[in-house]
Amino acid sequence: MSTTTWSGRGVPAQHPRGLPRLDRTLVMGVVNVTPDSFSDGGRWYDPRRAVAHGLALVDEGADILDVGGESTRPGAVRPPVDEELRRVLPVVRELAATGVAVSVDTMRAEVAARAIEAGAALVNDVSGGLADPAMLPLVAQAGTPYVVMHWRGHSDGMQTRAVYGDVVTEVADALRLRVDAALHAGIPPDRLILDPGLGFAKDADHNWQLLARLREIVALGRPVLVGAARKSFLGRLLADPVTGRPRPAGLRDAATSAVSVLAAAQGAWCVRVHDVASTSDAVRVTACWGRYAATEPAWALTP
Ligand code: PMM
Repeated sequence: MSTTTWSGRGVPAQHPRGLPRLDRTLVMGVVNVTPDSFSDGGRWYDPRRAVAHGLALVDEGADILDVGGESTRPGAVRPPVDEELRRVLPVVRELAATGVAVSVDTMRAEVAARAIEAGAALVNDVSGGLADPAMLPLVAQAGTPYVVMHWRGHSDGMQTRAVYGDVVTEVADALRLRVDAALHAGIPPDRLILDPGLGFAKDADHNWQLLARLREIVALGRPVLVGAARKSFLGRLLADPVTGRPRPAGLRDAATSAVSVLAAAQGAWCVRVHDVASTSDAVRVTACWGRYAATEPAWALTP
């Protein structure tokens, strides 16, 4: 077997401290404890079903489970904090007790704090600390890894903010500023994870540009998480040729695994998905391919 490899090659460029470290891109399985998420709307709203679903995702190969109690679909109404706590805490507690790394997907410091007490090992904040001023100090004090996602405002008006010159440069610059804020708040640099925030104040063209130039986000020097799974830009790409209707969310998993391969090949640390089985295979194939590859494939080259 050749030992000559191309950079990226399906192995994360960076790893955050405090989470499993593997020689391939990690797989984060989504457990949405919500009545209204676009991708799996209400299927795991009951806490017992959510826990069973999380355990099934671990069996399929999930390295991390991301438990969320607030839908971020465009136009979604925020649940009160008590309701968010009621949704996520029992699920985080039970899943963390099994030993799996659990992430809490929340923009609220209070929810993050209580989820950490319940065993969460990672805070996934789609607002990158912008929605709640108490979030960065809380994470600094708790010492958990922290996902900083690119965000331009809550779901009710976010698509009106999808206006960019060069989306990749602007997202990279905005993430740099959020990293500075996180460091300033006292979060250690090796606990930070970046996410370009596909679909959050971005149209399909913005998402494709961010994916095709993911290397520029990886080049910021932090582990990168990519959340493309079942999102509407995939539905639009795969629209019915006769009716023009977007492919339904539940039929976007093959496209999602294709994105997982390409993101892994560009050095993504982790991919966040609903269908863990297909992406779990995909990231293993990508890492193995990279170990054998003597030259960088054309599709992995930096533009
Ligand atoms: N997308 C959603 C929710 N949480 N978190 C991160 N870090 N990145 C994402 O892209 C992301 C997220 C919305 O998707 P869902 O409704 O399928 O969970």
